[in-house]
Amino acid sequence: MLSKRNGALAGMAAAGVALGVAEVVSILTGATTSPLVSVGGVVIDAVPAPVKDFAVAVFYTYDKIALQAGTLLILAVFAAVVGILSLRRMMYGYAGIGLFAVIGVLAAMTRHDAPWYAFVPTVAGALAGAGVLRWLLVRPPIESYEQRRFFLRAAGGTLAAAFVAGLTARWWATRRDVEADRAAVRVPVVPDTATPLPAEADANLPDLAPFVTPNKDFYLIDTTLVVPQVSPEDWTLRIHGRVEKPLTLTFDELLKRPMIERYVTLACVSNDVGGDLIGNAKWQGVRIADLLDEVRPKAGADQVVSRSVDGWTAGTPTALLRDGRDAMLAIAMNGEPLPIEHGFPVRMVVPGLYGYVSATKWLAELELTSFADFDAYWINRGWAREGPVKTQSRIDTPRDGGRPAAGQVVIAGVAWAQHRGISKVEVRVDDGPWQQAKLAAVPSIDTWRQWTLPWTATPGKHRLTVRATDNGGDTQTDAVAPPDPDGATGWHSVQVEVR
Ligand SMILES: Nc1nc2c(c(=O)[nH]1)N[C@H]1C(S)=C(S)[C@@H](COP(=O)(O)O)O[C@H]1N2
Ligand SMILES: [Mo]
Repeated sequence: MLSKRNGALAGMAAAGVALGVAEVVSILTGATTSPLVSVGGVVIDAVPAPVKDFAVAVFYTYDKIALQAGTLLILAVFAAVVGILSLRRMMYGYAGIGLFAVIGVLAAMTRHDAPWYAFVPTVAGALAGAGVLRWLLVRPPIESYEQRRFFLRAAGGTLAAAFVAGLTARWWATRRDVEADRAAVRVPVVPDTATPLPAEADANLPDLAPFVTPNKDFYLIDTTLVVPQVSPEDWTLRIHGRVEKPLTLTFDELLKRPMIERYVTLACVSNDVGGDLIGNAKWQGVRIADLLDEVRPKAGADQVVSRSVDGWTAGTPTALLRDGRDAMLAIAMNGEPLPIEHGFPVRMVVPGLYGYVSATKWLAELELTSFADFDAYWINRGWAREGPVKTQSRIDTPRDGGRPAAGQVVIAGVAWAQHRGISKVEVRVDDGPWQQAKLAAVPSIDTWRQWTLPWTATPGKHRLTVRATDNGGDTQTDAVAPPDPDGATGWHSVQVEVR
C-alpha cells in the first residue's frame, strides 16, 4: 500500500496532467478560453456582489490573479484528497475527476461565446488525468526502495511536465493576441473633430489629474479573467431585437461611417468619494443615435442591451441614447486605436452614465428590448437599473496627509457632472466660509473640470473640503452614501499639516 503522502502526490499529478492537457487542447481547438479560465469565470459570476466589491476594493484589478491562484489552490487540495481516497478504491478517484469534468464542461458550455465543441478540452484533460491516476496507482504494491523511487519520479515528472505544457500553452495563447491587428488599424481622420482644447483646460500642476488621462493611466474595470482578443477581421456588430430593420456591421463598414470625436469623462459607479476610478479621454467613433435611427426601434423597446464578446451586458435607456448626447461606438481613444484592455476593437461611450450601464468593451451586439424584459449583468447583482453620474468633486493637491509649507499654496482638483456640466466649485478650510474656486475651461459639459483656489496656508493642521454645483443649480450633497447601489455621495476632504 502506498502512503497517504504518495496518494496525495498521485492525485495532484493527475489533476496537473488534466489541467495541462486541457490547456494544450483548448489552444489546438482554437478555443478562446481554457477550462481554468471558464471555471474562474463562473466563480466570478457566482460570487455575491458584496464579496466582489470587497475583492475589487482589496485587490483592485489584481483580483483576477488572486482568483486564479485561489482556484488552483482549491484544486490542489481537492486533488490531494481524491488521490488519498483512490488508494482505497480507484472508483473514488474516477468519480472525483468526473465531478470536476462536469463542472468544467458546464462552465465552458454556458459561456456566451461557447462553440459546440467547448467541452472537448475538459473531457480530454479528464481522460488524461484518469489515465495518469491509474498508471500511478494501479501497480504492484510498493515494496522496494527502487519501486518507491520510481513512483516518486513518475508522479513528480508527470506533474512537472504538465506544468510546463500548461504554462507553454498559456504563453502561446497570450502571444497570439491582436496587438498586431491593432497596430494595423488606421484611425480615419474625421471632419467632425473635438473642439480643440483651450490652453486653460489644464492647470498643469503636479499631483493634479491632467485634463486628458493618458491611455496607460486610464483606470481599468471589468469582469474578464483574460482580456478578450478580438480581431477586427472577425468583428461584427449585430443590432437586433425589437427593431424594424436589423443590421449587422463589419469593422470596415463601421470605419466608413460618419464619425465624431469628443472628450468624454468616464466614471465607475464603484468610485468612492475621492477615488480614482474616473478618467477623461478623447474618443472617436460612430454615433449610436444614427444607427438606432437606421434600425428603427419598435414601440416599447426602451432598453438597449449591449453585449460584449464574453457575454457581459449593460442596459442603457434607448431614449437617452437618442436625446442628442454624443453616445458613440468608439474605435479610438486619445488618437490611437482602442487599447485592447479598453475594449478593442469597438466599445460604447455614453456621456453622463456610469460605465456599468453604458460603456461595454469588446462590443458584440446591441439588442433592443425593454427594461421589463431583461436585467443586465450588474442589475442582477443588486445595482440600480439606471446609472446617471452623480455630481462629484475631488481635491488632488495638496494630498491627504500632505505637509505643505506655510504661505501661498494652490488647492486644486477636478469636479464632474457629466452631461450637466459644472458651474461652481467651492472649498472650505476647516469650518471657514465656502470660497469659490476658479474653474478651468472645458470643451463641453461631458467632461470633468479642473478647479484651483489659492490659499495662504497658516501653520498647523487643517481640513480642506470641496463641493461642486452643476449647471442645473444642484449642489453636491453632503449625505454620505457608499457606491452600492447607484454611486457614492458625500464631500471629499483632505487633512493637511502646514509646516
Ligand atoms: N465587456 C465589458 N465591458 C465593460 C465592463 C465589463 O466588465 N465587461 N465593465 C464596465 C464598467 S463597470 C466600467 S466602469 C467601464 C470601465 O472602462 P475602462 O476599463 O475602459 O476604464 O467599462 C465597462 N465596460
Ligand atoms: Mo464600473
